[in-house]
Amino acid sequence: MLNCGIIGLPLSGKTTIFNVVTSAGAEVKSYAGGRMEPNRAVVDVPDSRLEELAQVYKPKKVVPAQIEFVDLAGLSKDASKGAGLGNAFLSFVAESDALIHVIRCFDNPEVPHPEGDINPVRDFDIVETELIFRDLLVIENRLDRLAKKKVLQKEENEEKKLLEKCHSHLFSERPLRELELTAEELKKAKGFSFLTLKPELIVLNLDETQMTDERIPGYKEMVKLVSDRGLSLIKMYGRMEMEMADLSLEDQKEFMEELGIKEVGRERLIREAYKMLGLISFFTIGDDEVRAWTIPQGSTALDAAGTVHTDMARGFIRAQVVHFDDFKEHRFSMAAVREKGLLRLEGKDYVVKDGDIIEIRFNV
Ligand SMILES: Nc1nc2c(ncn2[C@@H]2O[C@H](COP(=O)(O)OP(=O)(O)OP(=O)(O)O)[C@@H](O)[C@H]2O)c(=O)[nH]1
Ligand SMILES: [Mg+2]
Repeated sequence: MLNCGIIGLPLSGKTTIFNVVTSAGAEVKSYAGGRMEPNRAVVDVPDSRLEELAQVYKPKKVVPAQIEFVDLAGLSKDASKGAGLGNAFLSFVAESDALIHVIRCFDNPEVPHPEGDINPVRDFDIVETELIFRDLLVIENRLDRLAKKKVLQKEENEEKKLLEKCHSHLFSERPLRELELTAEELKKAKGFSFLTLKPELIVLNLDETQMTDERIPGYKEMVKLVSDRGLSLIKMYGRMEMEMADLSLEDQKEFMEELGIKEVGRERLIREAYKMLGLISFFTIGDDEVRAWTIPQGSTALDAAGTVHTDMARGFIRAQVVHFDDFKEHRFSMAAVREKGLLRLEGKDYVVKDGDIIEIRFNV
């Protein structure tokens, strides 16, 4: 299962956001704990389409898609040089498939900010710089090792060229995800688990006094910075949302609407994380079970079959497909979508779309 690692400076509210997202109830502290072992939790991906299908079929079981969230220790300034939990911590980041970067906007005198004051733009830069340094170090170590060799194989020569290209890009203080790479180069680069190659999402952690943008320090600058880098930004009210976790979703929404907050951050964050991981869902339906299955974007009908059961891939004949939107538009009537030609038979190379409802025909 793919996972999202939650990163950020110490005391930015990472564990708080983790608890909001996972309802895991991990301990939050008012001092930088320096705890190394990350908290982990698997989370259901909210999907109103699945709920609608469940209402139609009233199955015994409803199974949502899931992803994992990992709450990491605070990243200190100079971590790449060994400060704080240092490199050991950064290796936990390397194991994440995507990053959620929590930036502290809330002020709280009881929780001292490690840099002395609230400055989201500066904090963003500190963390991004650490990630860039870490990648530079990885590259320099590898290049050193290659330099010690008398003769380089063709593969190693290509690797060297790629690493030098990455190095000069990082050296200009840009993350690797902005570097244009061929599919082959990208595959090689991923082998190094570069941190700045991972997709990243920014969460501004706000408090109740920051309901309007003017009240968020450096908000405009932050929005510009994030959009320049092609990243998404989500505003969350970490502590408040965590304290609300005991309320029903309905009550939460009502409460937040009263405060002028349009969307519960939790749901949006999980959905964005799922998208950021490059994942889509297809559905299987029936009286026993209505289920959302997870596959990477670009997967084929054969991949989808294999996700449900290896036998289905082995004995694959055809996939019967209708998109959720078409199905819904025809009031969830199979007869109606069949008549309109919206229920199709697809071969094994068909590229599955997010929201396809699929029945695999197979023979083993
Ligand atoms: N006022 C306010 N306090 C918050 C908010 N979010 C978190 N805090 C407080 O900040 C402190 C640290 O929160 P954590 O979630 O443990 O922060 P962290 O980033 O996980 O900290 P480390 O793991 O130690 O780096 C706790 O006392 C929280 O209650 C917020 O939105 N508003
Ligand atoms: Mg924490």
